[in-house]
Amino acid sequence: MRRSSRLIMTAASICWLLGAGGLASAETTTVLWGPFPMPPATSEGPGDLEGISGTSGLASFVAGLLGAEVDIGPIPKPCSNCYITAVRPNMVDANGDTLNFNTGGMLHHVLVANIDEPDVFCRPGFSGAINLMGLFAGGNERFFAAGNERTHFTEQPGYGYRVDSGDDWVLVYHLMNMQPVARDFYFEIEFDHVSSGVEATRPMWVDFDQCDDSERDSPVGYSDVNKWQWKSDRSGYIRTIGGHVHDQGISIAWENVSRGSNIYTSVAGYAAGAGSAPVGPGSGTDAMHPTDYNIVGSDPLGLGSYMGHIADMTVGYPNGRIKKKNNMVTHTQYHHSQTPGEGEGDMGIMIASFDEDFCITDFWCF
Ligand SMILES: [Cu+2]
Repeated sequence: MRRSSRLIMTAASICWLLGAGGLASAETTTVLWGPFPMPPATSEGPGDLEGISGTSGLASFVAGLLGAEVDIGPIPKPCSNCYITAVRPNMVDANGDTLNFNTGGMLHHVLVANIDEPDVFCRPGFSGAINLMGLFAGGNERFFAAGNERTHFTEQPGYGYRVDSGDDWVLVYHLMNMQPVARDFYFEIEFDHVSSGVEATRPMWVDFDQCDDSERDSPVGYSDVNKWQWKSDRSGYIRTIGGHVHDQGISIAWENVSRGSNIYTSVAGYAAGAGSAPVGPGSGTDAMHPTDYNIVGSDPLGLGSYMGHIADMTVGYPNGRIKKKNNMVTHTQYHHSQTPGEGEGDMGIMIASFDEDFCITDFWCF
């Protein structure tokens, strides 16, 4: 059965308390994005697809030049003129069955960007695919991503990501098929959203390989060498933040050096005895460098389906302060038995919801 991108259901509403504001009800909408035609695995290795989808006009031309365009039409949004308050990603086959290591499918990563708004860090320009797309599309605001661990990102109550009716979304992804047959893969993503009653946050994409392909190799043994530094050009609070690392990753943290504070440390989770867990501890020197990764006891998809690979990253609600001109730095801990294979670089990414101060001039917010 061949299916195409669409909204597949609108589930019952859920409710939560919004501070003193009373009850606001969130609707849940599940979208299906695809099909992504996966080549079969061969003796050379898994069937691999690195693609860009959802572009149109000049951005589509650029994606074509990059040789990465997979045309699945426009990317359906879960809602319009609304605020997204939670995202729960998954990957399925044409029958709707979950794809994971136990069924020969890996969601290396998928990044979702709104090409009608510029990104905080990577302005549209000539460096890197995402910047180039932005140059021709008008924007490249990276607002959500998932790795195979499929972390559920739930905003702190009272905040949400604004979706305007005219927003166009694009997907940048890398998928793997470990079965020796060609198959169609799909993203199946559940969104909670509200039409009003929350404050809009600005997404921040924190990345140790910022504005490039997000991949860098960490050395064998313990490492925290791939740092990314940023001098803030704005003031506000980090309301919600989560992380993404690959197998043998321990944690990723974002430190506000100027204020001597840690915004948040997202810690990786593995099943007990997982074969792809870090082979040694973190440095344990401070809150940004925990000694231990987490042993997780359960997972919505069933822990066994990860077959020993990374299964979780923590998400936090730090309300961490960043002021203009503060120096920020990332800390990404890996403890590797070997360097990752060709084209399988490590990642160190955090996605944050930033509640920006309203500043008429620097005088008010500095
Ligand atoms: Cu990744």
